[in-house]
Amino acid sequence: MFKAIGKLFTRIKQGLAKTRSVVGGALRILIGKGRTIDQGFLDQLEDTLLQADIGVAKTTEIISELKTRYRAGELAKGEELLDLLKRSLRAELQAPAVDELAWAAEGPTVVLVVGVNGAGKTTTIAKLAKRFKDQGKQVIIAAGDTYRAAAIEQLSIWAGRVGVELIKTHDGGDAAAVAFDAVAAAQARGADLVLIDTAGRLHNKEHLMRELEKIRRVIQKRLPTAPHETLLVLDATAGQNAIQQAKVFGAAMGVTGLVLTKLDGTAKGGVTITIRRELKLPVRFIGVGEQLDDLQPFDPDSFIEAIFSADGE
Ligand SMILES: Nc1nc2c(ncn2[C@@H]2O[C@H](COP(=O)(O)OP(=O)(O)OP(=O)(O)O)[C@@H](O)[C@H]2O)c(=O)[nH]1
Ligand SMILES: [Mg+2]
Repeated sequence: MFKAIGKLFTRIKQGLAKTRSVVGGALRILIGKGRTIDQGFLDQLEDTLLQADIGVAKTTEIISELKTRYRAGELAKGEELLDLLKRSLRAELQAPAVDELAWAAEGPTVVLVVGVNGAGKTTTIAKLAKRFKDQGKQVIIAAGDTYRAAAIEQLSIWAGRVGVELIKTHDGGDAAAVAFDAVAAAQARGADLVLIDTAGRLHNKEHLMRELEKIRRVIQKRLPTAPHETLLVLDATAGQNAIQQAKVFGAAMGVTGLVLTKLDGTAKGGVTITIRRELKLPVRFIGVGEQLDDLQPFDPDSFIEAIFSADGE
């Protein structure tokens, strides 16, 4: 058990290596010098937090809290400062979802996966399929991106690799019909989970939103309680843009949770905190690489520990 947790923590640390080297590295150097907390120190700390995309609002809040605490004599040691930082950031992130997904009370659980093109939807679906298949669940994937040429082919390859059933149509076919068929197939086979891939781009944004709404409507004809989750996939390297995208999708699509991808590709992993703060939506999973195993349920405690840890710890 502890060994498994240790391994998971090592992976999250590796996945967050870039953010960790900015935050953990800089802080260790700052604190390690045994410096007193003066204006120069606070300026450097502020730079570090902003570089990691923790956001102006949160950074300002942290710096002013530090000043108050320092004046009150509560921050004599570097470790105390580090604790305060961790606690303050951790407070922005809610407790992890117990079951990873909001499972349907009975029948298949339907998860609609949405997000702009290139965010990582299709890869995330493959990773989720693998994760839940490994947990013994029967998973069906729906190739609901019928717009982009090669999208169906890409998903077929993933489905083959993971070893799950794929429901698809021809390029340019009706995405909502594919989603409907996948739900029907899941009901017929007694499957546990349906993951619906969707297009990231259509002729224009209105068109895309209309199509996603249609998918929802059509699957509800088959299963009124679906979708049980609408996961919005956001590319962490997009920083503030990701927040804008989330606002557009969140308003239109009834998003229930977020998947933050490509955290391995950015030093701005602090955007996780900014996103949570601004969107009030739970981060369910994080993507830390391109392989099937590079997806983790988001655990706020390990996330905070990981970004503050230095290399070799
Ligand atoms: N490094 C890294 N790359 C990722 C991650 N998730 C996805 N990618 C890569 O991002 C690229 C786009 O991923 P897709 O899954 O095709 O994105 P999509 O949202 O389905 O894109 P469209 O189908 O065009 O809408 C691929 O090259 C993936 O390998 C991640 O967590 N880390
Ligand atoms: Mg895709």
